[in-house]
Amino acid sequence: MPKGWLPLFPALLFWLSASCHGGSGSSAKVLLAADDHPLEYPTTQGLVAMNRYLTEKSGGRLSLDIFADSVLGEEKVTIEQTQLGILDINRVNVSPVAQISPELGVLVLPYLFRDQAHMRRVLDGEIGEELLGSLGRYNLVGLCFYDSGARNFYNRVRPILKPADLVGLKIRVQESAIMVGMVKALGGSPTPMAFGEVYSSLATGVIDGAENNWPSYEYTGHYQVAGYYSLDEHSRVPEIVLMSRRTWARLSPEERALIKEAARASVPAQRKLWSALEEKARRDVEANGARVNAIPDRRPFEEAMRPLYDQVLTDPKLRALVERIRAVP
Ligand code: GTR
Repeated sequence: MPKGWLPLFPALLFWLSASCHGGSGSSAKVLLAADDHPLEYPTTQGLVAMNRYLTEKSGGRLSLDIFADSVLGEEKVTIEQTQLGILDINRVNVSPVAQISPELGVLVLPYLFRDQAHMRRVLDGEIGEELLGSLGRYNLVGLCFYDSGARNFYNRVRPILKPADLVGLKIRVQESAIMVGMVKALGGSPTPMAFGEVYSSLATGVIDGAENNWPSYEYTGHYQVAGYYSLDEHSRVPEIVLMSRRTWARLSPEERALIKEAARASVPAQRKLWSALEEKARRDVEANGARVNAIPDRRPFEEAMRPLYDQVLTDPKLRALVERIRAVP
């Protein structure tokens, strides 16, 4: 099915007639929500948990209509739609959001977080709140962050043990300049591409590899066509739930508070599903023949990517943000 604007029209008609799209005149407000993963994936299930909370606490006056599986478009498109108020709620990865928000770009930097616990402490604390709040100037409201694990390189050609192993490989990256810079810094050839195009590009040899966490590697079937998965854990770019500032402006203070509360309440549910799936996905892809290799020494990766920090952190405020993140115990 083609993805992008076209399939949006039936949804738009439905949403206009059924819900008045959060308009002040309607008694029941149904907010249009998107995710690029299937309904059963932890991020989409996070939205499901959010909807359950909203529906229950509002007595059915406020709810989400969730469109999974990128039916409303790939992330780059849906982020624009959210800024415009065509989409109300959008769960995306932070990498493409970094294209519009330099502050969020900091979270994309390789080897920024020490581990998952560190990432959660940063995002659950005042830095996370500040970052969510910083999106207003881009016509977005940040509602909450979700887990996304560590991203690793995978490809069809050879195991990656050191940066030089990436030389000559065409690696798909998210549509994000920082991700492009990251692969370049390691010596690979970055190819930015929408998520939905990666499987066929791997299968036909248009690209040699990509990078992602365990669950995405499994759910997309990429392990079937790019069986070398190398545990370099170069980044932990979180997922984020965004809301359109235009929709937000049309809601009452009580409704806004309830949405914020529902988003927060969905985080533990998403994390629980995430942790369980991370382990299962690893077992499944290995059982299905993926060749996984550890990287005994990740320092050469970290060192090769250090110049990227200078390229991205041109503003002293961003530099200070990195220092604050690193200082979180
Ligand atoms: C996944 C993320 C998706 C998408 C994808 C990608 O980890 O959950 O939303 O950003 O990566 O690589 O495009």
